[in-house]
Amino acid sequence: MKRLTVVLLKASGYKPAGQWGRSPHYVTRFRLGYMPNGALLHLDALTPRQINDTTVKVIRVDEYVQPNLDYLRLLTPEPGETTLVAFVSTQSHQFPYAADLAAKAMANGCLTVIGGPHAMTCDTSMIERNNGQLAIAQAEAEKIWPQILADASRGELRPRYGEDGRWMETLPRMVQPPPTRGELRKSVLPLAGYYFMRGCPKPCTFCAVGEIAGKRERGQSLDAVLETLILAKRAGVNKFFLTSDNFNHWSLAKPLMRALIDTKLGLRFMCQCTTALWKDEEFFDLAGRSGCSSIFFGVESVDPDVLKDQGKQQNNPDHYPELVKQCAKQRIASHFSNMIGFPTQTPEKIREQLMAICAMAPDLTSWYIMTHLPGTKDYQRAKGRFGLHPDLSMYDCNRPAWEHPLIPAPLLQEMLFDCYRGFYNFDKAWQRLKNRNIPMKTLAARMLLGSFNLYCVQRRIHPMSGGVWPVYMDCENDYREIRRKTFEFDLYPLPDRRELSPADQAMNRLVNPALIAKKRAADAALPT
Ligand code: B12
Repeated sequence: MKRLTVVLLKASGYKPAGQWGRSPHYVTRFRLGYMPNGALLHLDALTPRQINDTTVKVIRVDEYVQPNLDYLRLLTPEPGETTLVAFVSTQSHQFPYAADLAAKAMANGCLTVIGGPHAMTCDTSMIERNNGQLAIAQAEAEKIWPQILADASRGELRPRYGEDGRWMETLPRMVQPPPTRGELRKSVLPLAGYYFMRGCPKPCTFCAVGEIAGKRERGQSLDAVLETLILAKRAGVNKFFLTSDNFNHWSLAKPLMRALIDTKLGLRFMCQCTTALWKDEEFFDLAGRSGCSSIFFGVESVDPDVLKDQGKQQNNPDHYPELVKQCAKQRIASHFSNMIGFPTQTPEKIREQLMAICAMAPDLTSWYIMTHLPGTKDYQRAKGRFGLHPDLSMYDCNRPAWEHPLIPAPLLQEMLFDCYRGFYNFDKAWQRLKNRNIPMKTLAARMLLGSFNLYCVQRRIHPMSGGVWPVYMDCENDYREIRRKTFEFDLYPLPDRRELSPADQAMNRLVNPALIAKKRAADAALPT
């Protein structure tokens, strides 16, 4: 019997160590991360434990929460075994580091494959090698992972998988394994991530989701979702982050919440919804009764002109307060996600945005710097025009990665942290929460989360990419030599966007514009 070890690895990425002003870009690691990574469980669920005459062992590694470098031993195959290191869910800012680590693993004799948003949406030819050891996953895992595993079990990979198209028309049934208690304990928010549905028809120009998941909604069946949740509950998991975007637009969202109420599973969950939810009282009621603890809304801006410029005119800031009200009624925490540094914004406009959001008093907020995310059309247009930062590791929405016409980069950076300080300062947080009709335990948890946000920005770490107690061990300089030797450059060149294949374009067209227009008209006709 042959043996294949599959190391599913979520690579963290390079960041300057802010607090102590250390200049090298360290590999990001924390003793306690922000929340566990759901994509590792997703890929695990898709990995069979036997392929023909090969037994498969799966190891999940989230680099964010590795307190030492012991796990790097996994990047060397055991004698007589094949090791496939699969870089899971690699975002653009994580790509340089993931490729460096892949180079290291290859030098040790491993097979490697890099998948995730970056590989799916950007040109990766600068690192592609026809050496049988490095593969780029250009499509969603459901489509190409079986072939990659079969090739790995024979000891040789193709340079690319999924060139003919990113997406499958329908996804195979998948039941996700629960995270272990050990994995959950390593995070501030011990939530099991679960991505059961994908696709977004919205035209927002700054967002990469349409490029990654396509416009058409595709997802798991209700019984597969329930099976996953029940399995997790039996394993002692009580809280989920339903990571799929636009949960409220999923045709099975209400049936799922009704099933959760009927089965009395007693799970708590966090989800992401669009701001169109403001008028759907039934949804809030079901969410409140089925265990929803928090809803994340991409409000982005309070300025209708900015929203229009960014193709997000479906957001109407006049409706934001209603979202807070409806959530509060159900004792659900409302989370408003904001972006700052849009091209027409001045520092004054950003301060106004902070004040307006504080006045609406959602329970939680997050703040990002508007970034031309590689792989989006917005990025492709900006390339060569807006002084894009040459270092791909900067494209994490935490740091200015382009020359803003009106705000110098150091000021924009400071304003990002000021937004967190302004929103979460103790007095404001207390004023917001003291009148909410919530149990003491919930109130304390929300205050603590506020303190976590303040702790991170105090250390100049973005809370969403953050954690507690950073660990500084290796840095970019340690990988330069292997990078030069393997890929023959010093800095990863900024990539071009990868165009959609004809098959993917055809699938996007399956989203019926007439139906969307009809729904929009019906929504608009509702009384405000
Ligand atoms: C949930 C989420 C988070 C959570 C993650 C927590 C969790 N529990 O998992 C939190 C809130 C922490 C987060 C933070 C950030 N996020 Co985020 N996040 C998402 C979201 C909504 C879903 C990601 C997810 O769980 N996907 C599930 C996995 C299974 O899907 P996937 O990665 O798309 O992978 C598919 C394919 O790429 C492929 N694939 C992936 N890996 C592999 C590997 C192999 C071998 C193969 C064959 C295939 C394959 O198959 C998968 C489908 O089956 C996406 C939006 C989206 N819909 O993609 C944004 C998104 C990924 N985030 C984004 C960003 C920018 C960030 C932040 C940098 C923001 C910030 N400033 O803090 C941080 C980064 C921190 C970090 N730790 O990575 C961007 C990335 C853009 C880009 N081009 O890189 C996205 C796309 C959002 C956007 N609007 O554009 N995020």
